[in-house]
Amino acid sequence: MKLSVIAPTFNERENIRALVEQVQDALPDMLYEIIIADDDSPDLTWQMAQEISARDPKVRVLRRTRNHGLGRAVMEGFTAAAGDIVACMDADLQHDPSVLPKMLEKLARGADVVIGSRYATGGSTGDWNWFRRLGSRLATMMARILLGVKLTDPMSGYFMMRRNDFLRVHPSLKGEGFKILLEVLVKLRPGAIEEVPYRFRRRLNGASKLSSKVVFQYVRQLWELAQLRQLLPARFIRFVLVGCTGIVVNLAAMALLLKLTDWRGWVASVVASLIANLNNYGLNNVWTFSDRAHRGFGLIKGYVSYLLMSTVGLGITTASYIGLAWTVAQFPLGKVDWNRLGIALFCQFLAIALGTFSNYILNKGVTWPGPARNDVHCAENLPFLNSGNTQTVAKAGFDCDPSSGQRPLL
Ligand SMILES: Nc1nc2c(ncn2[C@@H]2O[C@H](COP(=O)(O)OP(=O)(O)O)[C@@H](O)[C@H]2O)c(=O)[nH]1
Ligand SMILES: [Mg+2]
Repeated sequence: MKLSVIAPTFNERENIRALVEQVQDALPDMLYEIIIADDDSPDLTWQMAQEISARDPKVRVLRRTRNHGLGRAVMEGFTAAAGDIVACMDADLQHDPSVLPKMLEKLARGADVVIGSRYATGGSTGDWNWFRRLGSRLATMMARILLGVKLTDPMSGYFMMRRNDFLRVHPSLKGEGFKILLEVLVKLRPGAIEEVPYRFRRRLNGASKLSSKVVFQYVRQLWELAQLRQLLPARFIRFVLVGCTGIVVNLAAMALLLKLTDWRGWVASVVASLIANLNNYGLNNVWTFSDRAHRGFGLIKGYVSYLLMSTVGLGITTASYIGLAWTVAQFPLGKVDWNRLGIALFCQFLAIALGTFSNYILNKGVTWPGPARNDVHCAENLPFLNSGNTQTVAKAGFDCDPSSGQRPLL
């Protein structure tokens, strides 16, 4: 069994010698290699790595001149690896190599993915300032909620897995941003994940490459992965967001019409609603249902359908309101005068929610029917792992929405 440790680097010239030494110390009796996946660093990290490699055959260098990025560097490293086990580790010595044997042991005992965790009992983020700690906590929380990840440190850049598993999931990976692990977890759906605590160390040389761009990439990645898991009905959220723009358009149109014409209020209101409706149809066509968008003459047919379905949705909202208000009125509270407005608004709010959802379902089924053509990354199409270490399942992993029709992730 051979281990390949992949260290992505960008301007880490001063760190890689120590990295190689520390990995060597951590794995004295192991068959291993270290792959420095460098993005053609201006500080010539790759050159330094080549010098080390010339003396130490265990060190290999990938000088990447294209397709830059941390995630993609890791993917290239995993692909080029000669080991049957691959590990990803930062080159700046913040990931403690001394836990590598423990990670290997867990993998040997049946785990599919082993993650170095700063937040598991016994781990720590070291001397991070409060701002970085807060940011990391927030990002972790977002991943846990949006992706249903039960791990303590799903944001970790320190992890290990079998290369074959990586190769299976590789075609579906994008590798954008820093968080390749998250993507691997969501797309591979490993049967058993284990965490090994470690203390995140202080960066001694060089500078962090964490930037606002990386944060933005992370949020986008979360959004995309959440859609894959189908926990977040992303299409529905888009539909609701479009509806919100409709409110703005409606109000603006109403204001303009009242200012520019001498139309009566209700006429302006109807026209403003139709303009908003057209706005919503257009946006839903190009965004919410972009994979099923109407084109050419189909646009007109689609709009008629949208108008009709929206009218049905309006009917459902009104009927829901009447039903809810009647039900509430049966209780003594409904008869209390001072609370009437609050109750009416509450009922209307629920009615709007029901109406919007019906509107969505109707339009999805009638105006934009058919399977999504773009769901190529759909998890169902991906290979699964399911080695089934049930103890681990309880400890770490994902929640699964049974209604999503997907297999439990762990
Ligand atoms: N190949 C490659 N490595 C990168 C890139 N950005 C960061 N890294 C490496 O990824 C590891 C983690 O990056 P770092 O800047 O320390 O992130 P931080 O620990 O979150 O502050 C380090 O080894 C970096 O050199 C990149 O664009 N390409
Ligand atoms: Mg770092």
